[in-house]
Amino acid sequence: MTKTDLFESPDYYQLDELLTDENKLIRKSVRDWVKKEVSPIIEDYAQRAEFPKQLLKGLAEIGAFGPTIPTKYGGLGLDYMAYGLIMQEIERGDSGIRSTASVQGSLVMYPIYAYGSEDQKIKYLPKLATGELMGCFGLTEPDHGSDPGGMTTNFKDAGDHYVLNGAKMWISNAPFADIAIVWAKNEQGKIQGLIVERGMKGFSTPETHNKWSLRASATGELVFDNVKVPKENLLPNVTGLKGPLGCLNQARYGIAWGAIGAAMDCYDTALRYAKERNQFGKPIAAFQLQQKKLAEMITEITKAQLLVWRLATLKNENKATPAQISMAKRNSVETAINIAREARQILGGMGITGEYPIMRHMMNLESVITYEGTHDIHLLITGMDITGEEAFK
Ligand code: TGC
Ligand code: FAD
Repeated sequence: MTKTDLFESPDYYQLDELLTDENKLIRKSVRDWVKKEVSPIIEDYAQRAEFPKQLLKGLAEIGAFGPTIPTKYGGLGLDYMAYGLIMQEIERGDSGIRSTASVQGSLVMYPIYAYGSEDQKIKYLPKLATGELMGCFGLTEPDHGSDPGGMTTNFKDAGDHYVLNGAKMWISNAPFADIAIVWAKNEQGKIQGLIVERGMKGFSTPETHNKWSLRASATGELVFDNVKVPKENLLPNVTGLKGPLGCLNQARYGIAWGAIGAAMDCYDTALRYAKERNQFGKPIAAFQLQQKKLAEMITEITKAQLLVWRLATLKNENKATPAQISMAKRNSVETAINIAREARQILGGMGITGEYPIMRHMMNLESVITYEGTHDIHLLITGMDITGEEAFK
């Protein structure tokens, strides 16, 4: 079934006045692309639990892969406001499609750009920017999710190459990725990043099935059985957990914006439905209980928009702290998931169908509230930041 996307963006506090013309132009081009290419097909792909691979070319063309990476390496050299707006518009379409863009830009291109050698940057970044190569990011393991520092995946020096063993799970894009950024412990027990390429003997990427969430995103495992990795594939410029966590700062920032996109779509859908649906002889929008839901939604969306706008300005000045990013990721996703649940109720029975995007957003957000650090972990990061006391361990 194809659908017409009627989305109108809520801007209750005239935040558009704070955006540059370039920011607005980029947002418009991504929004137009989402309306034309994503909205008409996404429900069917989500129902079939299939990733719409044909979108990769378009994602690259709208600049979704590494928008802040310098043009020298194939990126667009955009600022963080533009990056946030791109993520917002894509997730307005679907969190799974935003996931693919987040992983490619923040978790694959960023580590190569920030920690890679010049040869690695030249070899991989331009092809990743165009989608000719797709990547994934392997941090989480079956026994180490919130606690990635406990990972057991490891590599040993075997003379002219390394030998990699272990397994990663819950890896977005794994089933079709050409390369994987894999975080593993060296012989001294220190975490380092390796670029593992599809086709290396002993490397496999089994797909994870039966997800009720992010159904239009491909998730899988990464399995390493004595994989020979050339020495030039080690990311030379970072050692320790701060390597992968530094990438997560980028991706969590994108989610802080993206989740608001999902929230805006739920709000916009519910508002339109409430005005059109009549019960007891008048639109349900005229009942106080429905107005309360809608008024609270726009209030929470506006607060979240203000928070990420300010975060973007801090990020542009290189002043955003990881804890500030955690607060925004946590707040945006909680806002979005609550709005999805309320919006679903406004649509009554229709809310559970694929005729409307709300249930899909709601189910997607169950992953978004868990990945890139769970809701609880981000609260503990804020707690540690304000008290100076670590409550993780
Ligand atoms: P801790 O001892 O606190 O820190 C270890 C080292 O890392 C530094 N650090 C950071 N550096 C950069 N950015 C950050 N956000 C950082 N947080 C910490 C820290 O300063 C220290 O450096 P150094 O030089 O002293 O060694 O580490 P810990 O083991 O106590 O863990 C802390 C904790 C729990 C906050 C952290 O491990 C964590 O964030 N856990 C959550 C794990 C997570 O987010 N996993 C995400 C996997 S990837 C994913 O989900 C992709 S989904 C993609 C998609 O589809 O969109
Ligand atoms: P656990 O860490 O086992 O946590 C279980 C519960 O315990 C949570 O509620 C958590 O908040 C709580 N908890 C844990 N520790 C504490 C504590 N110290 N104090 C209080 N509560 C605590 N990972 C990647 O590396 N790459 C990817 O591309 C990727 N994509 C993903 C895609 C999807 C669809 C999903 C669902 C996950 C993905 N992940 C990915 C993994 C994701 O980052 C982890 O699921 C997440 O970090 C949580 O780890 P866990 O699932 O092992 O949960």
